[in-house]
Amino acid sequence: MKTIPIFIWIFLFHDASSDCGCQKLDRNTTPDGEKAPLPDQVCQQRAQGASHYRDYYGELEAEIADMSLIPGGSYLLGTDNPHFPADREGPERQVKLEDFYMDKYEVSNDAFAKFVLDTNYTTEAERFGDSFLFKSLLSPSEQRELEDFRVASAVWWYKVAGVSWRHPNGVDSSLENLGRHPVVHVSWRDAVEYCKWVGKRLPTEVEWESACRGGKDRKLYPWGNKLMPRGEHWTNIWQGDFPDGNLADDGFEFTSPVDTFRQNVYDLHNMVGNVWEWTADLWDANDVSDNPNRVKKGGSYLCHKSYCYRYRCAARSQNTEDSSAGNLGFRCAKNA
Ligand SMILES: [Ca+2]
Ligand SMILES: [Ca+2]
Repeated sequence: MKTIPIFIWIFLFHDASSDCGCQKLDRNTTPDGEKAPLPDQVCQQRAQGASHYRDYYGELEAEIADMSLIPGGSYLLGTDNPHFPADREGPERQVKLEDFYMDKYEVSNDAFAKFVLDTNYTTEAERFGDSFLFKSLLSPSEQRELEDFRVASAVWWYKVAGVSWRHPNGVDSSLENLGRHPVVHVSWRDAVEYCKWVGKRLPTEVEWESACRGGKDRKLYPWGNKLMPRGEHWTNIWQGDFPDGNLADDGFEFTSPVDTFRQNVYDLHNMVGNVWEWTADLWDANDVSDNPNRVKKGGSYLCHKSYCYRYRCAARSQNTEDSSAGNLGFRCAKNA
């Protein structure tokens, strides 16, 4: 009777070795161009068909300590039931991906501050001298003063001088108690520079969406189709009437800390909701202008079903590379 478990053990670990090169912990590419091996724990979990990766990253090197391995393979992305057809959410399509690493969290103010301290980097919003702020962060008199600086198609956004990642909620605001909140008022170019500094890169849209889906096909959210499983909030979005009655039933009127709302088996947090996330992709692949639109994913704490039902994995939107706002951040990815 004891031969069965032994047989299974041999099968699993033989499979792990041949697929992953588990005996080698050096992740550098080998001289002959062979793909770098994956760490032991991850290989073994993959070989055993485990869907939870979160307990197997403790001993990995610091550079991927807060990242999850997204297993390569064939994934269905997009949808044939688009909520916003003009956003080109469809059609559903099959893509093939290599393994890659994805940040578990949106980039935080603390992390971005280290980058700025090290490089003396100045964000585009700081150079422009302004960024876009949501109306409820302005007093009624400030709203009257700035009414000519609203976005015509979305009058709840005001262009406000002095707002930047350092002053995210108004010119007099600070980062106090916001260290673990996502950095905002960062442009696509700012995001690219941060990811480079940390030895990573922005995820492509295909990578972002496959990571969002957590290995599930045709589901709306990273965890499934039900917005509130067991009646609990799984994402930081808007409850109540938009744009004047935010009930904040999920606990957050504005951003939430980056490690709230774990959303799928890849241990990714706040993929949908909290802040929109820049991806590497052009909105229009043929755009050769100086300031093209880039794809952003995931929706934000300002999204409500009645207005911006974009806190779905297939949803997408766009901003020009130099854009910044109080609900737009990013996370980084890395080749495996
Ligand atoms: Ca909320
Ligand atoms: Ca997000």
